[in-house]
Amino acid sequence: MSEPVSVSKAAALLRSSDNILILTHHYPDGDTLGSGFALCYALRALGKNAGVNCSDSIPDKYGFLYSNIGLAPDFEPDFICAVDTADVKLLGEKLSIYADDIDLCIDHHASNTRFADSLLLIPEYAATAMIIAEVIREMGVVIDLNMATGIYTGIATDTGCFKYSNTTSYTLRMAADMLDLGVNSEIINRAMFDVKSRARVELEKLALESIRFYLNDRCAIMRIMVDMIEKSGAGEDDLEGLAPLSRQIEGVYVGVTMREKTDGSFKVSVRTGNHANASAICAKLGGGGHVRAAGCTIDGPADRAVETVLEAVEAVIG
Ligand SMILES: [Mn+2]
Repeated sequence: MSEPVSVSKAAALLRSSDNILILTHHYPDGDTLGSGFALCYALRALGKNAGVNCSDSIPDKYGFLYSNIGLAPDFEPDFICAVDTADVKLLGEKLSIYADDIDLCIDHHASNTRFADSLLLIPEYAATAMIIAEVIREMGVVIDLNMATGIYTGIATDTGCFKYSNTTSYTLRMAADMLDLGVNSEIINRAMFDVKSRARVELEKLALESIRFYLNDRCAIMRIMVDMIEKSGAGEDDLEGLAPLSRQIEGVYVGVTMREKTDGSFKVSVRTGNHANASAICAKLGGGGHVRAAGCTIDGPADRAVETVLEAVEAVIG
């Protein structure tokens, strides 16, 4: 069980260590990476050894987040901080060696399983990056353009470019602060939300073709199978952000994306409008997340996985 800590306590913990390893969740997104690298830049500004590590390789489109810092930390950590990671399992395979050694977790998922010694959790915030900004300021570091770029990217990606219901006036004010520091939101937003590789478009064609409707058309399930990924030529970079497609359909309360993994299990992403609680659905399947966006992993084969998902969806939406 974690000890809950405040922003100032978390800042003090980080300040009192010299060799800090920051861990992101696997299948990294803009919030975990933006948070991790922003914090890393801030710790380096304090003269500390700091590095970011992730179980998966980081998609090229996030390269701008660490272009002035490099990857692969080469020091022995004396403090380990996980960011935007709701469950220790989400560290992924490579980082599972640190599972019992997480000193601090900074997160905004209400479903956080309290695996770290100390937990700074602010579920009201749209992005972990917002908490990171407060921690950086509390450490006495002036946010520079590198840090601001990570913070902006985390906020923009976790709010769907400021479209989701988690966007508050404070979210917008903090993003505005980052623009005042010189962040180029046009370039970041285009890279995060507009640009698609040809392989990604090919995969979307196959994914849309796979959509089936259930529960009086209130639930849509999209399948991303291994053979579809191979056929489209999509790489890991191309697989992120497919989940919202199933929620765009009029009348669908619950959009489910089931991605087959090479071991035959499925990574399930649930997206909901204002009629259903995605986190409640995924909690029934051993996962968790946010009210409008949540996830879990379930066993195959595909048809049984669909049945399992539908039972959970039906139990929540009736
Ligand atoms: Mn997040």
